Amino acid sequence: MKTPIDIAVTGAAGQISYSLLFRLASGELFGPDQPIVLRLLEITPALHRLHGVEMELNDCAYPLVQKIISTDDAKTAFRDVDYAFLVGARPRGPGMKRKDLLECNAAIFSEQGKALNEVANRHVKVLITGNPANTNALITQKNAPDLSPKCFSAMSMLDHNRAIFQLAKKCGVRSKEVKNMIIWGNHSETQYPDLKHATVKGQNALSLVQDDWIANEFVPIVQHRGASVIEERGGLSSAASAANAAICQMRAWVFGTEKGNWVSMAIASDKSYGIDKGLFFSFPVTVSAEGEVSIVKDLEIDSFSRARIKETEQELKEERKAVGHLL
Ligand code: NAX
Repeated sequence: MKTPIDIAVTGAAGQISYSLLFRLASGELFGPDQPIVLRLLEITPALHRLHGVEMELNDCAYPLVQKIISTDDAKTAFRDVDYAFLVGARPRGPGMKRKDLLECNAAIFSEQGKALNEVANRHVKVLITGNPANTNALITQKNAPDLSPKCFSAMSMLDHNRAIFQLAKKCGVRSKEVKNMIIWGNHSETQYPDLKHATVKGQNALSLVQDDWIANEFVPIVQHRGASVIEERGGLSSAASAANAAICQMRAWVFGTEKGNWVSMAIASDKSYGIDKGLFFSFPVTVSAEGEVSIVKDLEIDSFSRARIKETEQELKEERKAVGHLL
């Protein structure tokens, strides 16, 4: 039997975690021979709900789950963790401005960054899902100066999967036939889903779809997909698909990307494509079998794409400015 790994999940009583935790516990991500310890973090008023989730996890009698630790203390949750899914965040309340949301989530993620810095495994992989995910990732990373910036990424995989599905549907193929999709930028409505380098069954996607479909349907559908799901689900936001994306992104990060394909991941910019250094920006990346992430370089960017990439970069710069005091 392998040595157990410690996995932290924050916002563990929330709706995304309700899907994520059971998939982690079943061994779907780390394999059927990898025991795990689950370290679940919630705010104090949600500990009751978290206890209910823990009861259900126990009632599954998962063979791989060695221990479940439920807590409202970040340092207890993050102690020696190998992997952390930062899902918990304050939702946008009625009348709340984007700036207010940024502020209160910034406070949560700066505290969690400090706790990770103090007690997590030095090689921890921290995946930030809670919104605004990219700027929360920046805050977490800046508050964990003893950890490498490479320990952090924000989730773009849901957008990436949404874009793959739209192109596959349009071309009448299965999703697995679509490769090399890109999401650039922020996980917000300024994100730029880019199919200009994608292939469908090995053929360049651009030869299969019209420019006006890209500009007037594909891009806006992917950008606004989160809002469309909320509308159709009567106010509930994407949950199972977000949990699935968290698993996909962590899987790619830990075990590597498949040959001839890349994924989109928001990581600290190294100035690739002229993006301001340090911003957590979604790029096309490949990952080696050892978990080393590399931005795909030197892709040709036309003026249509360049304008959209600049727009989403600008939004991220403004978000960074709004939380400057916490960086
Ligand atoms: P829920 O409101 O169902 O759950 C969030 C949970 O986080 C709650 O149980 C709450 O008590 C907990 N929480 C709040 N503050 C906390 C703190 N300081 N420490 C620990 N736990 C805390 O939201 P859910 O639908 O699960 O979504 C979670 C986050 O994911 C939201 O910020 C949401 O906007 C974001 N999303 C991000 C996506 C992405 O692609 N990056 C897509 C899906 C989702 O919208």
